[in-house]
Amino acid sequence: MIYSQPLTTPHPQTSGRLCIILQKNFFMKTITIFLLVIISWQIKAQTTFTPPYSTDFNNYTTEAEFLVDWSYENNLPTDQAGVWGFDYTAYFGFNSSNCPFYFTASNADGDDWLFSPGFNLTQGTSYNLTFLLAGAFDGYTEKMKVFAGTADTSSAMTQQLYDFSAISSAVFDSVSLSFSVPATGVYYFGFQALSAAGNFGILIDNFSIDYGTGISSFQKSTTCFSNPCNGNLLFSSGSPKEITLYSSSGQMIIHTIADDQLILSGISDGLYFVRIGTEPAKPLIIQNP
Ligand SMILES: [Ca+2]
Ligand SMILES: [Ca+2]
Repeated sequence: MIYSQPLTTPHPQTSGRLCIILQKNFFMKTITIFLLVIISWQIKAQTTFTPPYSTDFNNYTTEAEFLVDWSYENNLPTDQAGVWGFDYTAYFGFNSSNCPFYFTASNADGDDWLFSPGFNLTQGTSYNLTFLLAGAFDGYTEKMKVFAGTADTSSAMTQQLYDFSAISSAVFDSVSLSFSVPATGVYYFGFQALSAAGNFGILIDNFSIDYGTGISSFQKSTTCFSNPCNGNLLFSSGSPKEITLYSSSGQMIIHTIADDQLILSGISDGLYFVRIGTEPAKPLIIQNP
């Protein structure tokens, strides 16, 4: 995804709604923020779904339609900027389609939430939350955490699924987070934008909840996902860790230090074992697309 607009006048190519937010006229800005707060706080998802569920967001042709199922908790009163929104102009999304996005403020750090609809999930079942993730512009360092919780409010988002500490590519990555829930019930997924002031934005598309493959065994101290892995081994380390990849016969193939991602392009399909830090080696299936 290439953006050609100069950054000195940030984000001029964004949707009409965002342009309204950027109006220099203070009165208009205040009214817009007020309306956004009303929308954010009063429209909550009503329908619950049962996996498998997927959406490419393209069926939502207005933000109001999107907000029937999804919701925001945009913390405008504290920082007066930085908001989740919905692009219904097929500009930001995967292959030029509709998608939710975060618009990072130029002068305030983010702490704003996007919530999924509710899903009926069963204790003891393995699920995968998958979605496409990109920065809105190459070269920025967006931050976002993903949570599960029993309500679509920030205070209910208690189960962290992943911490994206550096979203820096405008090319969509495929993310798959394996998880289970502590008790049977309705769960929502929260995307907490935490980008520092001066960044650009975050894009999310092709969201789905499905039953887990049962293969992943990385949910413990190091959260590792995309297993089967299709090119990038992603894991949540919190700090650089020593990564060793072994063939199924025990031959060392890769030995390196990585922060939260290891590029596995060029590795043939098959069963491997990966050791992250000092943890025991775990099975990893590589399945190139
Ligand atoms: Ca904000
Ligand atoms: Ca889309």
